[in-house]
Amino acid sequence: MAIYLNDVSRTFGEYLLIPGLTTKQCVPSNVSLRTPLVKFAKGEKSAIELNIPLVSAIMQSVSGPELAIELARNGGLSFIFGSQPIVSQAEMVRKVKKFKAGFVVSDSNLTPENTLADILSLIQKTEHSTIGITDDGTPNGKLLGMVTSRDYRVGVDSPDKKVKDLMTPFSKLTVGNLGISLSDANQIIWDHKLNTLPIIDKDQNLCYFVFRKDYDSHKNNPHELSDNSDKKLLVGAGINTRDYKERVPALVEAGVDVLCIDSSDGYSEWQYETLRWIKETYGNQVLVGAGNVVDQEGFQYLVDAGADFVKVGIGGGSICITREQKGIGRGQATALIDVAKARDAHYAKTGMYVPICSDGGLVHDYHMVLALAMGADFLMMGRYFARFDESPTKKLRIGNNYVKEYWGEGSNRAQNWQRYDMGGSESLKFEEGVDSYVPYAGKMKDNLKLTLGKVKATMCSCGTLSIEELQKKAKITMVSSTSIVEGGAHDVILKEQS
Ligand code: RVP
Repeated sequence: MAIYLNDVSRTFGEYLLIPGLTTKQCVPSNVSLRTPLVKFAKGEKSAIELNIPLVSAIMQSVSGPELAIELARNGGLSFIFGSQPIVSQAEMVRKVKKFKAGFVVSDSNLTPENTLADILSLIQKTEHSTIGITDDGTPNGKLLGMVTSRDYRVGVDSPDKKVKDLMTPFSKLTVGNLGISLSDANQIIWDHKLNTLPIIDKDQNLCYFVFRKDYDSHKNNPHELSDNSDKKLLVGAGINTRDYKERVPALVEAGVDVLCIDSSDGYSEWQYETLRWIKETYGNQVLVGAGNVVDQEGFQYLVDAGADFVKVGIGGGSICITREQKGIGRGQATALIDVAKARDAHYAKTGMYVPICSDGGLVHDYHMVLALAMGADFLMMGRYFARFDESPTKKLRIGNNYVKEYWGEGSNRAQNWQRYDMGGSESLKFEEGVDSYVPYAGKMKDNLKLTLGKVKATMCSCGTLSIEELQKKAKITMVSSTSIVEGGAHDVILKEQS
């Protein structure tokens, strides 16, 4: 006979937090959101601690290098999507590792032999008006000159006019040498009244541009998640259970800090083998999470295989239709509560704390606090991050609203067959995700400020100053469907919202 679980599958919207005593110490500025990312032994510290408990989903429509840089600069971490060729994923990791605040690798480059027409079409594509002129037209070729909008007149200069006749040549450029600090670069910009300072290496190769306008925005990022020794930002990457023997070495070579096996159902021998191979090949030099699971058995299986963290959640993602298609999954709150019990039991028994990540289905900011209170050490989100400027998808206008595209990794669009394929030779024949829009929400930084402000305020209401304390002290109650109605505005006539 099948095994029946007695508990109902529940989700975050069915719970509320009951305030604890808010002492005078409980103010948002005293709240710490630091949290472990990977396993650690009792009395020790996790090799990576996030400064905010948020990671971005392993998805094409979410975690590209731009978002990874911005999230790490705000204290969280991205997992660069794995549903792409190994070379391009490694390149994205490299891009994050190479990032230096205020030093930008030029994305608009031409050779002296190009024409004004080429300049105009490049500007249309990149929307950047500063163009590096290098011997081979690449971002790191030998710098021969620079073109800005002050160097040509559209309608006056012929479109055939060569770049070499328009550009400011190298001999007339003010440049900085590789290794210069941002504040010294800014001093040169200031002294010479420049808008852009090219930074070159000893062979005159272009390395970066420093822009005048960027300086202020790069000054303060107190929560930045970077390596203590080299100050490079931390970044993760998704892997699969098929090509890991090629993908993992390439990502490690690119400097990735942590990996995560990406699958909608992680309780599988494929994941076991992948974890074993990584740990046998690299020991603890390479950190790797696994998932997703929704119960204690799944958690324990992946921990036994060597997982450094375990991801929880099947079918709760906003774009996910796995439950409808395959009938597998579990309410996200119930799954999380169950797995958290296994994590705590494992810790009590072995002294090894294996962090868990709640993945998918977080809609309101208070859901984040609930998930942390229910035992999550950190949270993975797709929809939340897809809405921001930094996500890799297009911003579109529909009617009077701006939206961004957001599609599931199990959708035809993502064509990420491995993730949703059980490992046999047959490829996927049905979709487990949808292609959608999400409302555009602007800059990540502004949104994080508001979200984390709310998270901290709720933690103060619970009388807690850290995630660990919240997990121990939170009082959580289930709500009836009528009291959910009571929680919104009710029995009033709402004035039209502007
Ligand atoms: P959400 O934040 O609710 O948008 O959920 C994001 C999560 O949804 C991802 O981290 C992943 O676990 C899951 N996902 C991604 N693609 C799909 C799919 O196509 N079914 N699901």
